[in-house]
Amino acid sequence: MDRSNKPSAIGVSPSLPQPTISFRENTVEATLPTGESVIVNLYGATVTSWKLANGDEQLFLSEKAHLDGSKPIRGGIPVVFPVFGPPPENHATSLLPQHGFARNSNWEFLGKSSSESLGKDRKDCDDSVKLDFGLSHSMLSEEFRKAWPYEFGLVYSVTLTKGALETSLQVQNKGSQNFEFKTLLHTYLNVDDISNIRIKNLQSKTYVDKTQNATSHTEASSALPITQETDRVYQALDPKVPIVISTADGKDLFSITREMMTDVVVWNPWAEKAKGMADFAPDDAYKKMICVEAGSVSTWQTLEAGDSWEGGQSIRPKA
Ligand code: TA6
Repeated sequence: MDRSNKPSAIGVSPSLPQPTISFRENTVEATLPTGESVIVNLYGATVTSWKLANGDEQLFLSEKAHLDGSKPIRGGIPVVFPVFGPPPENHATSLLPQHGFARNSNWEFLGKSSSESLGKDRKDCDDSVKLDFGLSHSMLSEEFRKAWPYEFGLVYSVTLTKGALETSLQVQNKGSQNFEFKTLLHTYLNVDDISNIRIKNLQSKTYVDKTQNATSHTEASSALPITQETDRVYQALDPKVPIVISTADGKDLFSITREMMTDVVVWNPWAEKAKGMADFAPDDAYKKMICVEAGSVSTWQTLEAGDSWEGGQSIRPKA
């Protein structure tokens, strides 16, 4: 090849401040030059920390969360796949645990990529980093392989930017049989006081209330307060319309948009259920967390042999 005419590779200038990536035991940590950071535990590819440049932690993590791979992590963003909730009887997922195997399997770190920072819109530093994690059938425990014998591949991407945290899941059917799945990003958000938050853009939406025998209801509130155990699956939401968590006096705390994930679960265990969970601590921590969970859980997604599906969320913290 005549290399004299080969264009010089467009790379990231080494002089620009770059995101740093560090590995500690079973975790990957990324920090932007501006200070934002994220920690991902390879067990479940569970995001366990997301801090803003000022060090404020955005995610709730139980003080008794198991971080050693012995149990699904209580807090952060557990990945739910291929089933949401207790698996149904007489179904391909029947033998799997609640919320499936993704959150209690060891994933592998596939690598990182950072934003292009050169060219006419040169920025002062690399302002984003994407971490990719993988899980495939051969990596599962024998128990899970037997329980759900489909050739699949998952790639979970965690993208940290100055203004948001984005997590997305690509599901690949690498086998010769169709399979069906449900998936959800079980996000535990930190709040100062559960009694002072309101959840917006749910009004008039249909939801299944799991605290009322999974009966169907229509949301009447334009600013939903959380005053008791809450476990609702809101269905068929426009993923581009943000779910906004704000304070009672209207200050936005979080805004969550989605891709392909048209259901949103709102969960708070409240006092009694919190006390009943051995890995939920301290007992009154329900006052400082709310789960707002983007997912595709109301119906089964059927993935044909060779096909793939991708969905995800983008969480913007308070300005
Ligand atoms: O997403 C809400 C939910 O399905 C609740 O019903 C509750 O079970 C919660 O998940 C926690 O489930 P886990 O299996 O993590 O204890």
